[in-house]
Amino acid sequence: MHQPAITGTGVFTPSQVITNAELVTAFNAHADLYNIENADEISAGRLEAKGHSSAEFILAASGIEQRHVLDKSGVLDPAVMHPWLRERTYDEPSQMAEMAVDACRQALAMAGKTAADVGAVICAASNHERAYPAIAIEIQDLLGIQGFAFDMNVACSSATFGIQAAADMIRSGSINSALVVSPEICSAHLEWRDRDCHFIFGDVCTAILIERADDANGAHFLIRSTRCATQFSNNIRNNNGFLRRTRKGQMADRRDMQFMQNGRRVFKEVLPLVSNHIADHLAAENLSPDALKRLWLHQANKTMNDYIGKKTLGRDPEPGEQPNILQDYANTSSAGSIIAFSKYSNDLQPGDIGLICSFGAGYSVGSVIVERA
Ligand code: CO8
Repeated sequence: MHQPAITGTGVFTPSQVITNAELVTAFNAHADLYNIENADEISAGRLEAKGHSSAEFILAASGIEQRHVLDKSGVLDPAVMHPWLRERTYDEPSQMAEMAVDACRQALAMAGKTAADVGAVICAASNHERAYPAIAIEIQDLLGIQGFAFDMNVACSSATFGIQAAADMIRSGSINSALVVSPEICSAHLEWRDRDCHFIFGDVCTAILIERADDANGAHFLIRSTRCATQFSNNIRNNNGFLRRTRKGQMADRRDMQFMQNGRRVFKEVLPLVSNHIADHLAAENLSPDALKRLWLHQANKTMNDYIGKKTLGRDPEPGEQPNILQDYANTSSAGSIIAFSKYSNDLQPGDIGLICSFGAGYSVGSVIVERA
């Protein structure tokens, strides 16, 4: 059995930023327009008027201050309320592949490796912009990587599930190394016209290079152990897909074709699921919570992370022990915990242990225990 290690990480961050204030101004203008256009239906009681959003609510409920997006012009246009993403020709990289290539190159550079050193590409993300050919194979082609590539989707837990898949293949010897890349174009499937969720997501792409520890050129993290779990729930759901045209009325502009969630229930149900999952994972590895120098948690909600950090450690986390990036990026689905890991892991010392944990739709939870080599 070979020891897998994380030897490089990369984060592609879109240059465009939407602050809460900008978002709320656009949403409120949209709500006013909607209420005027539907005044008769609303006064007859057949439609509910849209209420205003508020930057104070967003910060208090989520901890989010801004988000990076691929296109803010469409999102902030009250008559559009979704990003405009240019259609690509077949000769151009697709949107996700373009983001992925940037993040992968950063991960390779950090590890001091080239495409020739990589045996597989796993594109692990919440939503893929097409059914086939796999985005991962396009990324593999653009980078000039041999071997194989495939797409996978476990929503917010895609990256940690991808790390487990890659680590297991490296342990068994079927590959020597893999890039696990998570291009998240959340802005394209978020419902920006719904104030309950319009503030939640942003766009980003993360990449992780996993190799045999023996092949590492520089500082790296040993992957000591991984654990994945799922439990079916409809509380986070998106009904869009290629069966849409086969069902009457589904080609209409329907709410269920974008991200939907019952946020309160998710909050209540996912917290014990994640806390127990982490406790069980640590126990199975004979690690006490005191052994953890750092927690890199999924970045959905600050209160959620405060709760999980406290439950895991049995005390309030010290500053820096459980770094959040959601104030700057919002929820970036599977990429969130990897951004936190990428930005806040370099200072750990040899022998220090940390835990990456993601959770979300499915429900799904994935945890990775790493040790600085
Ligand atoms: N401005 C002002 N008021 C608002 C707003 C707003 N924007 N939104 C809601 N309100 C109102 C509500 O109407 C409600 O009013 P009332 O009490 O009169 O009914 C009140 O404020 C309170 O609303 P909530 O109960 O909804 O507020 P919460 O305190 O529960 O906060 C959150 C809402 C932030 C959504 C919170 O519930 C939460 O974070 N839940 C967990 C969410 C989560 O972790 N989800 C995981 C999703 S990520 C995932 O799995 C990946 C999916 C794939 C990616 C998809 C990409 C698009």
